[in-house]
Amino acid sequence: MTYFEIMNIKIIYPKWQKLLYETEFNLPPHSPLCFAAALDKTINVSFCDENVEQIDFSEDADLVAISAMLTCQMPRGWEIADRYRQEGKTVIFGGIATTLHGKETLEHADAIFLGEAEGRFHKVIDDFKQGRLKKVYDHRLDFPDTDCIGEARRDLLKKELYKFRGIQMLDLVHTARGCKFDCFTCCTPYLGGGKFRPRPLDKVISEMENIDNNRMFITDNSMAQDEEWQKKLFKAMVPLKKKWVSHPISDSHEITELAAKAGCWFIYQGIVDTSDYIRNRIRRYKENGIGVKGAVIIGLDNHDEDYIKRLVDFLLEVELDVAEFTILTPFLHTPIRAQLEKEGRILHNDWSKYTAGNVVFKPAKMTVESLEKMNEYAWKTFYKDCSKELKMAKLYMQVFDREKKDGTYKNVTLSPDRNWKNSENRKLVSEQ
Ligand code: B12
Ligand code: SF4
Repeated sequence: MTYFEIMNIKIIYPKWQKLLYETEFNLPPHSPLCFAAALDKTINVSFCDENVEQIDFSEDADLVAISAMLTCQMPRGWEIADRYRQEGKTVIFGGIATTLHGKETLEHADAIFLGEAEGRFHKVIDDFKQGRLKKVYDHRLDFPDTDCIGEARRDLLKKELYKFRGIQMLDLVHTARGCKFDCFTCCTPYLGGGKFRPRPLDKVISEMENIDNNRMFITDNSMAQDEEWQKKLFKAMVPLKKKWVSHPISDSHEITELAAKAGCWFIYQGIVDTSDYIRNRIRRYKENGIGVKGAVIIGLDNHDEDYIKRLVDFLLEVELDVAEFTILTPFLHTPIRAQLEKEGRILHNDWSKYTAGNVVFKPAKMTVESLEKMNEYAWKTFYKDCSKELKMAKLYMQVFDREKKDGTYKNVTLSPDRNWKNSENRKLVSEQ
């Protein structure tokens, strides 16, 4: 192996299968851009998100780095790697899904990197340059100080590819890592160490300021982990006038009001039941002018057909703004995986089907077919009177209104020539 000072890394984010009934949209990826930020400045980086563009296999690269976030990206990631390796290229894998699927990935990789990259990847580069790349770099329980997290390399994105009907998609950013909760569907505590790890506030605010987009998705697992932190963060965000969406914040009037002042536009709220807790949460958000997108999981052990019908009625009754129905999926390293494995209820490990849109386990109170049917029922019934596109457009209208009020409204290019499908949609466009 020759020793080369300047090297080229090509980062690839493999394509994955979107949910069947979901309107197809592509947010700009975040993990590969955070990985790129952890690389030495002397390294030339190119980036391909296969969800929005084709991979140019002929492009020269000293090292191909495959970044995989979702389990259902892995089989495609492996295919891509096999092809590069047949052509004699060196391939390394990293990202959340690699960390979950390390062992299988070894068959398709020259090296795998498990865990977070900041302050840890230069060793890999040194080894590679000296021709002694190791098969496994395991940094799972070796968490970098959050002070080392650099600004995501958004300069690597081809921004024009991330538009929906002419509107620029949100930019992703994170303010903390880790999660102290232990939800039964989730692998995050396994990945992030079961501890809330906020980034330094000044760095977060400066990164947000530098984002050339007024609308952001704060991808933190759950900001509801530390009330004092949320107060500080939201107060510091007010002057930025950004509009943002996130996973749940703390369920208190003070925090919700502060989040709204800081530009919170809608919350992505997990929902699995029809409890008063959920009803009140949705009400609290809405009273503060914050919309709610439900991440609704169906197929839990207490769900039968009747329960799912009542759940959909409930969501309509509480006027949930938008719903994304997913089927319970036993991803590796989650409590639900351990339970279903113990009970012998896992049907298969065809990871390409682990999209949260397929039934991959034996439901307790339904057949596989009836759960699939109820998934279709949930999507179609919730959106019967108002399409997903239109409900989403209404949420956007709210953000346009808020931006018009504080003078940050710009770059809205919703227009009748953008294939809006029906007259209802056109009416919304003409109201602009
Ligand atoms: C953003 C996000 C999304 C976005 C993705 C946008 C996009 N274009 O990529 C959207 C909203 C589309 C999404 C969808 C889904 N998501 Co999601 N998502 C996340 C989330 C919140 C953040 C990921 C992130 O940006 N992390 C921040 C970065 C900094 O961390 P990182 O990825 O670990 O990156 C570091 C290292 O991994 C490493 N690294 C990264 N790449 C590489 C590459 C190399 C070569 C190396 C060496 C290192 C390396 O360096 C980075 C810096 O240290 C995570 C949870 C979380 N907070 O991590 C869930 C998560 C990844 N999603 C999850 C799930 C379940 C889903 C869904 C399947 C279901 C759902 N609705 O939630 C859907 C997809 C449905 C479908 N079929 O379309 C699960 C993963 C389950 C799994 N095993 O597949 C997670 C972990 C959430 C959870 N609570 O369980 N998601
Ligand atoms: S679902 Fe969210 S809150 Fe629950 S453990 Fe996972 S990241 Fe934490």
